[in-house]
Amino acid sequence: MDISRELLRYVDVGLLSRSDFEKLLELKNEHVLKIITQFVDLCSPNKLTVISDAQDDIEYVRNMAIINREEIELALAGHTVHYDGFFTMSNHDQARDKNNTQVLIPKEEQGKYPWINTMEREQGLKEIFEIMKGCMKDHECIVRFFCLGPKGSRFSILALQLTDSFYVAHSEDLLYREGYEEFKRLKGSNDFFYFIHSSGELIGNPPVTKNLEKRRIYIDLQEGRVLTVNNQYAGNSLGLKKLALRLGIYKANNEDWLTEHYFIMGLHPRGKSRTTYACGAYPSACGKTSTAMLPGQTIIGDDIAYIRKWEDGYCHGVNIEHGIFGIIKDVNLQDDPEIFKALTSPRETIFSNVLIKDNVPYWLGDGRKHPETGFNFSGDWYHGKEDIDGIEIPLAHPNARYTIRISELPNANPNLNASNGVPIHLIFYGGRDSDTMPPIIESFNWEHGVYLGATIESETTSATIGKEGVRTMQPMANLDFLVVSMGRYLKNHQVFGKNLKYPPKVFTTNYFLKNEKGKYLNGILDKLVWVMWAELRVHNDITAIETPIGYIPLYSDLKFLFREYLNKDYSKEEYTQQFSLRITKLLSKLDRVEKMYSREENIPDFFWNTLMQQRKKLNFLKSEKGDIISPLDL
Ligand code: SPV
Ligand code: MN
Repeated sequence: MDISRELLRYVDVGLLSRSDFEKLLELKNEHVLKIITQFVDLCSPNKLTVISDAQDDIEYVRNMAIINREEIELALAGHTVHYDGFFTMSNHDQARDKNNTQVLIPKEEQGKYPWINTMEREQGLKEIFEIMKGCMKDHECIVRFFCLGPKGSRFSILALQLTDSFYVAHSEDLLYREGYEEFKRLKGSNDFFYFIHSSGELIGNPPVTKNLEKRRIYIDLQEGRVLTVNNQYAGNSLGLKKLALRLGIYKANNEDWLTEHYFIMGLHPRGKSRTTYACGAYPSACGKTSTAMLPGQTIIGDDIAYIRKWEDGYCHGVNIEHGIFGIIKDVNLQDDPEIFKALTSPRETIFSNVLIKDNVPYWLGDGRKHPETGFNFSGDWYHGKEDIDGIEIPLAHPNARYTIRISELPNANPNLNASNGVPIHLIFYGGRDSDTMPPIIESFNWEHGVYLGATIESETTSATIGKEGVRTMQPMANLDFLVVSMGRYLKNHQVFGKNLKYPPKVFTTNYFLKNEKGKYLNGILDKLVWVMWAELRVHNDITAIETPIGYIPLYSDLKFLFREYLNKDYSKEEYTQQFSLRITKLLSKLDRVEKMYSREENIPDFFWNTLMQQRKKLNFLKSEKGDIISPLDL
């Protein structure tokens, strides 16, 4: 065995301990060994440490993150803070870097995917290998094994991670199920994804990536791997998160299932003994985690799901993660009580890019009195501090985050780790849309639901680097992660639902609708009402009003639900404002949809038919009833 001899060489030179060498051999997997030797030789770490599922190993990762100052301990037990690289408000590593994220594809496929950043594979590999040469110099390289999905489940995919960041390895421990023992069950096959990450050269204390201009995140579909370097922000660095999502989308779309940017939650309507399971896809910072953590409901996952057709006629879904990497901005006791309580009690939690004062974390919109000084992602901070461009530095980054385990939350759903997943009864799609779509719409049928998901629009947020507030099309909130053509993706959705005896009912929500004066028309917790309305619709407990764009709620049902769940008086005036059809806006949206989708050939017919029909019906309604149509007139 040549490769184990190579590894033995690492033992001889003191790079790898004998016991870690044994751990690798026990896997009986040549592919794993080959990957390790290839990248150790390329990246040149000064130590190689193998982490099994044993508690001692996992604790080592946690402790090293603190010893290396990648994480700093806070006042409450188990709490730490991590900082990602920061130079100025526009040059930082506090969000996903879309420009330097490239999908590597063969030459002949170049130019076929108008919305995907692609690069010729050979060229991309050459470039990134060059950047990665020696990138782990003086760093320890950690080898970790994870299972994307419940252990021993038909849904799950195994993942190998090499990283020189203990923060990354520690975060993955909170976010993913351990998989060292699962790898043994692979029996030597190469049926797993792998991820190579390096923070690259570090500066400062706490240490952050120095060479952000050489940040690269390259997705190699052919090999089922992602190579990522010179970054720390989890959306760029953590292999198992958005990097694995892309590989999952590729695999699912070449097979017969779905990998989606979905939360999964259990809905528990008052006075009824049933649990209804919902998925939901929202672009980042559009209320996705808050929905999954709504009071009185239970959470399975808040970000990524694998969905398969199941024997009972439903599709079933699993959360491929078991933790939350959530946006902390605006989490406060009033608007997000469940999350706020979780973040202010002792448990293993990593905060990132927040303000620390006397070892207590603060963030934007936390509902507390803020200190005037402290330590944040810019170093020592004081109110009014500016970066070298003269831009004021807020006390915490708007994309500051927290990382916690779901199983430790009081509202964790008991089926969190069910190997058969849970039946999915409904799907929500939503975006940050200030002027067009009503708060909730129910689709007419599965195909219409796919259309609604594909036409979500959302204003950009701080979760990606670049300008905020720009309206963009966000099909299934998955456009940032798409690695196949849109035509193929939509077709797969259509066929997937058609093959189900009970396809999920699809809804779109919009939590961000404003009036003409720019004021939000809804309270933050109103989403509970939309969600519970959808739950009743799934069971045909109530009726709805048909409109050209889908079904909308009756006033009487909402009035009841607002009283029942929020103890609020919901007026007819509020209802009319929120659910009036803004016909000109809806027609403009159709024009934007048409313009975007015309850029790609092979968008399935059902999509265009739905769009044309909707336009016709909206024009007809406009000629009959005018531009703004009250739901009471429908
Ligand atoms: C998102 O932005 O959708 C997230 C966080 O869930 S990130 O890991 O940055 O993608
Ligand atoms: Mn996400």
